[in-house]
Amino acid sequence: MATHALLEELDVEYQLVEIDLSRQMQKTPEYLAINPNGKVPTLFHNDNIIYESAAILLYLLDQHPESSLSPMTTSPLRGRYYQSLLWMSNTLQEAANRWAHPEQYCDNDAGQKSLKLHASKELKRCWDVIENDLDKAGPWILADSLSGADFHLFMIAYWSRRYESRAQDYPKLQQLLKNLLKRNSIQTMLKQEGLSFEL
Ligand SMILES: N[C@@H](CCC(=O)N[C@@H](CS)C(=O)NCC(=O)O)C(=O)O
Repeated sequence: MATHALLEELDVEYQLVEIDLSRQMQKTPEYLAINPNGKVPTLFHNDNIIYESAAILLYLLDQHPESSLSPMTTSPLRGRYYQSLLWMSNTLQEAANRWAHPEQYCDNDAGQKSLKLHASKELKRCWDVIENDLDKAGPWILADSLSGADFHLFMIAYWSRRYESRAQDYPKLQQLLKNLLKRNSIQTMLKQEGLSFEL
C-alpha cells in the first residue's frame, strides 16, 4: 500500500503483480524464492529484489532525490526521517501485527487474548507519541515537509481503522490522514486496490 502510493507519487512507470493473500500466494515456493518471509510487498527494480516496505520506500526515494519526499542526506531532518521510519517499522507496525495476528505468536486463546490486550496498549502509546510530535511540530511527521514517512504512517493507520486503538481517533493524526487522502497518489492507490478509507 505505501509502496504503491509512493510509486504513484513519484509518477514512474511500474507494474503491479497481485499476490492474493487469501489464497496464500505469498507462501508459494515461487514467491518464497524472491521473499523468504512470505510477506508482501516485494519490489523488483532493474536487477534488484527488495522486501520490507520501509526499505523499499527508502530505496525508491534515494533513486528519486528530485521528489523532495526525503530530506537530503546532509539535512538535519535526515535523522528524524530515519528514526520515524525505523521506529514505525519496528515498534508501531509490530504492535499492529500482534493485534491483528495474535495467532502468529501464540497457539492458545487465552494467550492470544492477552497478546491483543498488550498490543492495544502499545498501539495507544505509539499513537500518543506521534500525536504529541504532530502537536509540537506538524502537520507532517517532518513538520512542514511531506515525506515518505507519512506514506508509511498512512498504511499502518489504514490497517488500524478496524482496531480497538485507531490512528484516526487522534485529532492531529486524523488531519494528517485527511491531508494525505487529498493526494492523487493515495486516491489512485486506493482505487486500484479496491479500498476505501472514510474519516
Ligand atoms: N515487515 C514487513 C511486514 C509485511 C507484512 O506484514 N505484510 C502482510 C500484509 S500487509 C503480509 O504479507 N501478510 C501475509 C502473511 O503474514 O502471511 C514489511 O514492512 O514489509
